[in-house]
Amino acid sequence: MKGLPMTARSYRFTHAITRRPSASIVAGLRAVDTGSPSLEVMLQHHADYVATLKSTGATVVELGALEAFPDSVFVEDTALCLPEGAVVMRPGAPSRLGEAAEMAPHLRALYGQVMRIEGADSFIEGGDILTTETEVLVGRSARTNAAGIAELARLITPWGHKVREVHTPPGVLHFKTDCSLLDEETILSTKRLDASGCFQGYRVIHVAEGEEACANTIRFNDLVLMPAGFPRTRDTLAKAGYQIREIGNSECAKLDGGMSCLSLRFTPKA
Ligand code: CIR
Repeated sequence: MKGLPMTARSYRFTHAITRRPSASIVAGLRAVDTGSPSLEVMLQHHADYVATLKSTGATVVELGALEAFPDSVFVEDTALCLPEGAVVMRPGAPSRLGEAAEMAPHLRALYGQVMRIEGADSFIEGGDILTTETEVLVGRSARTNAAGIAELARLITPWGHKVREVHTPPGVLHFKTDCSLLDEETILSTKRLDASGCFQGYRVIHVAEGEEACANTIRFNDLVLMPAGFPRTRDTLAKAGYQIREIGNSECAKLDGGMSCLSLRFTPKA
């Protein structure tokens, strides 16, 4: 976005938090049952994911498995981490509400300011939030409602952030299921999400037809982590100059999870 300050704070980070998948992952939420995820395979993919984050020089805080919360490997949904502070979410999936409280002390250990979404009618999950260099886009979805978005806006507007409410396409779990930030001005998106007009002003790269399941990638420092098995989109991104790392995602995909869900990425302020 021309003329705006470019600090790369939306994708350059010193820290990430991940959580080890638990054996209860077989009971994780899913829109369509395509078979039970294998814990063994997921652990291998997860180890590769963590090692790739670390390879960029970042510190990765690796939390232990939480058996009581089958979806707790998907830590992204529990918080929004910004340069000024963190906001603990209020997940719209009842089985995931308690995961946010589990994350709060780990954020407090790293950040000066940790706020909380607390309205009884407010629901919001991190997967619906795309932070770019200039704004925070929040998709209304089955997990994130207007009250949750309004509460988030009240908390982070004083930190200088602009919140823009957008829409997650019907039948899509989270806003970021269908898009990712690649750099200051570029978004990777499915055509169906881009068609809503929400990325006007950004450069948009579309995932290849039939490869919609790889729209959820992450730009983390110099790397773009993307799920393995989407060669046409991978080649497009490589040609555009991005350094790609492909990570196995077969097991998380059975639970509607992708690259962003598996970490919180941030640079904490003392
Ligand atoms: C859920 O339905 O909540 C999990 N099975 C998947 C969460 C994926 N999280 C994300 O996209 N941020």
